[in-house]
Amino acid sequence: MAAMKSLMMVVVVMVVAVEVVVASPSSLTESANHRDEKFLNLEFLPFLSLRVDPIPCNAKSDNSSGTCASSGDCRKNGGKADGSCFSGFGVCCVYQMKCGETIRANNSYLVNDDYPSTLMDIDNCQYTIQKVNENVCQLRLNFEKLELAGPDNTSTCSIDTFTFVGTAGANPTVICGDNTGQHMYLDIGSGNAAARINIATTSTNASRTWRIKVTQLPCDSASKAPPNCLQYYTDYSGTINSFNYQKVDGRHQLASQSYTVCVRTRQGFCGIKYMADHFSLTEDAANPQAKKGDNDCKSDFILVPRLNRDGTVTEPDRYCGSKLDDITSYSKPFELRVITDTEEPTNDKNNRGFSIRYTQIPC
Ligand SMILES: [Ca+2]
Repeated sequence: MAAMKSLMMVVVVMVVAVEVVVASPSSLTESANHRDEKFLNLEFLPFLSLRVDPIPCNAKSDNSSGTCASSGDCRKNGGKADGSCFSGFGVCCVYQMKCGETIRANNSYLVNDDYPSTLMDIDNCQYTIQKVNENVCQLRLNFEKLELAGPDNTSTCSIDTFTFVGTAGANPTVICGDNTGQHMYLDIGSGNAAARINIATTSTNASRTWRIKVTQLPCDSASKAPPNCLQYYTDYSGTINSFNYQKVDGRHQLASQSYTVCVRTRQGFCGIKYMADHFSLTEDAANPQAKKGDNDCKSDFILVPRLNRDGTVTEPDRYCGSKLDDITSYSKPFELRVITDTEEPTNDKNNRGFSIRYTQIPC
């Protein structure tokens, strides 16, 4: 008993001493850091249980987003330890889940089976997303890679589909094609119900890859998007691309879309200007024509609420055709709605969708 007691004392003294070393200035050398990590490996001290704060961390091997966890919790929840955190008492745990798996940790990645190799199979891949706690209201999906088969010749996603099944309100638009670099914000409401992401592939003639980062946002988070903003841009300026927008010619526009893109109004800014690098929603992309107004834009269009600086309205809010003249609006919040119908008539040729730059205008 006395021997056990003195061993415990030694351990406590070791841990206290180590914490002092680790808390010293960040000028520690690489090799010293390395030595501490080894020295602090809690696997040698199984009778010590520490609560590790689940703070975000970056994986040592490739800078992926991880969550700090004890090595036991990391393993238990299906993660992979990649570097250390929490002064060496925790591991940077990266959660990379495959088809059929359940996400139970923040900052998880969803990948196709065999990632980074491509998927050629007919498959119905479903991920379940369990909230890390009840205070999560929204998910942010970052499509670090999302390459699926593109739409058919009516712009419909009839081969591959990406679908989100939430627990709050209507599910968002279904997408397909190349959406690498895009993102989505999804409200998941209160309560404990799980959300689902479904990626269905119905042909063996296409190759797909995906790696999607899923961030869980607390209900009171300042990073949350306003309700019903499927996409949310927070910079002073940026580029908004329609889903499956591609730089090369072809029919890349997706049918059956209905969603809102929001831009966070920065302090001291009153207006927004939109400038299209490419715009073709209706008509022939090779013969650019700008169209606007409710009568001309009935099938596929964008809608930008318009207000002049003095509060008057002199321009319509719907835009379609195959060319977009610059738009300036002082209507807040800054929003751009995207609407496409279920078909593509023959006079709509090679509609690629849009790539629109925005910049906020000072008051
Ligand atoms: Ca259409």
